[in-house]
Amino acid sequence: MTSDTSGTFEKSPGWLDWYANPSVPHYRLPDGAVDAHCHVFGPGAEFPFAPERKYTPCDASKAQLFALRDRLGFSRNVVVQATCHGADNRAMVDGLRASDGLARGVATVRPGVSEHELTELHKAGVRGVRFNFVKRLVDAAPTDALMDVVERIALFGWHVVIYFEAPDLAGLRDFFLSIPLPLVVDHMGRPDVTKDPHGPEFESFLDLLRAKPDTWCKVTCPERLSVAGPPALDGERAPYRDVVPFARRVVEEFPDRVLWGTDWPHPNLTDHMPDDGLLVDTIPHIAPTEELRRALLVDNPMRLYWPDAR
Ligand code: 0GY
Repeated sequence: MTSDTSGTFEKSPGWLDWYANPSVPHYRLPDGAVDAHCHVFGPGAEFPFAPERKYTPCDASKAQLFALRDRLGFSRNVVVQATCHGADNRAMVDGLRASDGLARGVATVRPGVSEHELTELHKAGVRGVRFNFVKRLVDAAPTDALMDVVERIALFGWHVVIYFEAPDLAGLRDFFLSIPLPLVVDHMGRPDVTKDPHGPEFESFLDLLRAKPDTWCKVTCPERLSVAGPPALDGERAPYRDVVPFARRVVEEFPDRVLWGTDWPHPNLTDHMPDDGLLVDTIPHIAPTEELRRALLVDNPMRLYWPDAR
């Protein structure tokens, strides 16, 4: 991608486009692997970005997402509604409908959403909503409004994906525990990886998973969490080492509640854009046995998103 626009939209200053020619991972994914966290952006000319968005991305179409899926060796995707599309789920739903049943979705909906709209989303393949508490991405929503959404989606057997940063967990914990539906935490609650993975901050995150046994965790986004960054491509392909101990703790304590995804097309990165092939090569470091990798990549996401497939 070299263009400075997404359809009629001017990209945010400094926007980094996704990596155009990812390497083929050295780690061969198991058959049926699910990329359980990725997005589509636009294309802006077809699916306009939301007026209330906090950033304007490059285009990242469903066809480009499916090409990445095939190149990396994934079989399925979970497409998460990105904040640049607000609660207009059309681009994401268009991707689901074009996937031949190989993609599920996580939507953003507003309080008061109708049963009809939820039914249509469900038919398209949506299985959850996302509540975003990251202040640079969204304006805060009151928790009673979010509870309205929880009550409406409960009828559909959906779950709630939560995205927050580690310093905000203490203030949100009681609300999370009060949600009577499964939760899925994005990016391990965004720990500060310069801290001790056995220290109090990450322990309090693990305590949330212990306190609510239907809480799942995406052990994702090393490229976003890492302070060390990727190493030079020196042939070793073991990048983002500072994030590995955090992800590995979660995988080993909660092997049947973890998910992995690329986070393609990696919105809002400012220092580097990851080679998605290299990202896949982090997996054996965070899930060191074949059994753990099969749970992380196949069995867990299938149980959550395609429970009727087998
Ligand atoms: C991610 C992370 C980010 C953005 C979004 O919906 C979004 O805009 O999720 C971020 O900027 O940290 O999961 O893609």
